[in-house]
Amino acid sequence: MAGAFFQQYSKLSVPIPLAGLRKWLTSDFGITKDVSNFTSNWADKNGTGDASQPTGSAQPLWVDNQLNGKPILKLDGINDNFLYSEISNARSIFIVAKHATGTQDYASIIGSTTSYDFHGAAGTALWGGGYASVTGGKCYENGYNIDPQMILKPTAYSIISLIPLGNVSCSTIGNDRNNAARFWNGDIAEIIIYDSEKTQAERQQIETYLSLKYSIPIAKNLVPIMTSDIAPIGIASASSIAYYNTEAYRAFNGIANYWLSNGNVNEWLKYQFDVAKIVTGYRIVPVYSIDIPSLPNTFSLQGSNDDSSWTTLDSQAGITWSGSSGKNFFFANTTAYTYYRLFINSNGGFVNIAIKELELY
Ligand SMILES: [Ca+2]
Ligand SMILES: [Ca+2]
Repeated sequence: MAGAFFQQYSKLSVPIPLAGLRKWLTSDFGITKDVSNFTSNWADKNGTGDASQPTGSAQPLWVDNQLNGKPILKLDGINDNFLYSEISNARSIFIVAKHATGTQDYASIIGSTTSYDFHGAAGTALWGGGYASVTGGKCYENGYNIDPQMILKPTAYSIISLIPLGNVSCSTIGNDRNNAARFWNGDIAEIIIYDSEKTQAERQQIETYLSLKYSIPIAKNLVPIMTSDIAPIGIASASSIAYYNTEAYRAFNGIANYWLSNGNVNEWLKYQFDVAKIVTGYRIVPVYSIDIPSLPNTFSLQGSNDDSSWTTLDSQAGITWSGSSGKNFFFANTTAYTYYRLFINSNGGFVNIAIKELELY
């Protein structure tokens, strides 16, 4: 009976979603090392396949008390790596890591003995030279949405969340198809891999677990994934909409459709929280599939508590866009507002303004 109790208690205390969990490697659990702390086996906390390295010279070094009192595994950038049974349908990947210098051509935090999916990038970029399955997906660094082709090799310990475009294959840590000079030079504290796409709420739950454990601050998009202008919570609205299927909430729904205004000057896109929140940043994701001149180039983020008197928190002018890359903007603010709106003075000249996503941090 005691065993049953502890099993149940253990499940209740798990801080991350278990559905679709394929690998959970954490540097404070299941380390098999020699007297010099070179690690031959990293046990999978999920029990679905350890990561190991039988060759002594290629074993990463376990170093205690490096990150909020937690240990890390240090990979030497020469030949250190771990191998595990291939996961061919990885869909959500969470990594706590840093790079020793921030610059190393094609280095891979995780990779595969055969697949190109995690092909690294030259120089400071992490996946910029990679393949569409990764670079076309979603990526978050310490909670901030950042395009996978824009993220850099982090030189501070960072929580990197990757949701590829589709299934990707991985079977290594710190190694890309055994290419010499592509072994990761840096530290890894934790790796969590799912074979299912995590929702925004699930992703934020996992990031929160990692943030608390390693004391790495994270940001959160404060707007939930909206399924209509009034669901699940809060209210999305806009100065105008061009068509029935370009409503305001489509800029808050996490997918590729968009809000399209009916005009191109002095238009706004608004989100009303259920309770006032302090916002200190926002992200605009443009629409690449329609004319670039539809994108805003002069705009402000404004807050209000009565939906009538607005305080300008940030102003931008002459912003240009390339491809589908979003942009993040930050500002100082200590006041909680219930209403936030993106007020767009002008766009690139097209008759409508299009915004795929607006996130508030
Ligand atoms: Ca080595
Ligand atoms: Ca959208």
